[in-house]
Amino acid sequence: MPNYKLTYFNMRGRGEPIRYIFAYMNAEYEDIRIEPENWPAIKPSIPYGKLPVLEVDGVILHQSLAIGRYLARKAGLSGKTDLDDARIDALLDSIDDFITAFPWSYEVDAEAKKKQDEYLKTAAPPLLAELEKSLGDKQWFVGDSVSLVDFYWDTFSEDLESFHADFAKDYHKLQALKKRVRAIPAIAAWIKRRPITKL
Ligand SMILES: N[C@@H](CCC(=O)N[C@@H](CS)C(=O)NCC(=O)O)C(=O)O
Repeated sequence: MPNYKLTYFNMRGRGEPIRYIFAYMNAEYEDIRIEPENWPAIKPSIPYGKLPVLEVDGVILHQSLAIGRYLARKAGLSGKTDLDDARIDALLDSIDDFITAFPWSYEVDAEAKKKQDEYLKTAAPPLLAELEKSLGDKQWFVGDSVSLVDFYWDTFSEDLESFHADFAKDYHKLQALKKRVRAIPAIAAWIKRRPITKL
């Protein structure tokens, strides 16, 4: 097993799907969590200046989805065919577009809250409806086994629920998928032992 070092902030965010994969494959890794006050000093030393990064035997990978796909291949969480891989990627990119455009702000002032509520009210329903259509009556988004995009759905929706608890509550199939992901024994055990963070 390579030597893995994950560096991210002390939150779930874009680091959490990667931590889910490590839990799922029962791999040892260093879970380095940077506090915001230390970030400005560290940022210049990080390739491309953003987190997460994953060090694999000294080689630094950036971009959370590239890291996720790399690990998913090792963990058996990618598609069974090239076409399934492309479908997983397309769903990941749709979710990622949504997360990237979300007006993140950790200040809980009224102005920020208004922008976030507005975004969730207008931009979430079309995405959630499409995701529910893609899932259909299947157990998992793509193929007949769990993949990276199922993890991604769970972690990203958990983060958005901390801004608006009910944002996806009416999407019953997506909610059931969330439960299914969290019932995977390795994921349930990770959720129990992971550090508690606001996001
Ligand atoms: N597309 C990149 C986005 C990375 C990103 O924006 N990371 C944020 C945290 S989620 C960050 O490092 N922010 C601090 C900064 O830009 O200085 C990925 O998926 O890894």
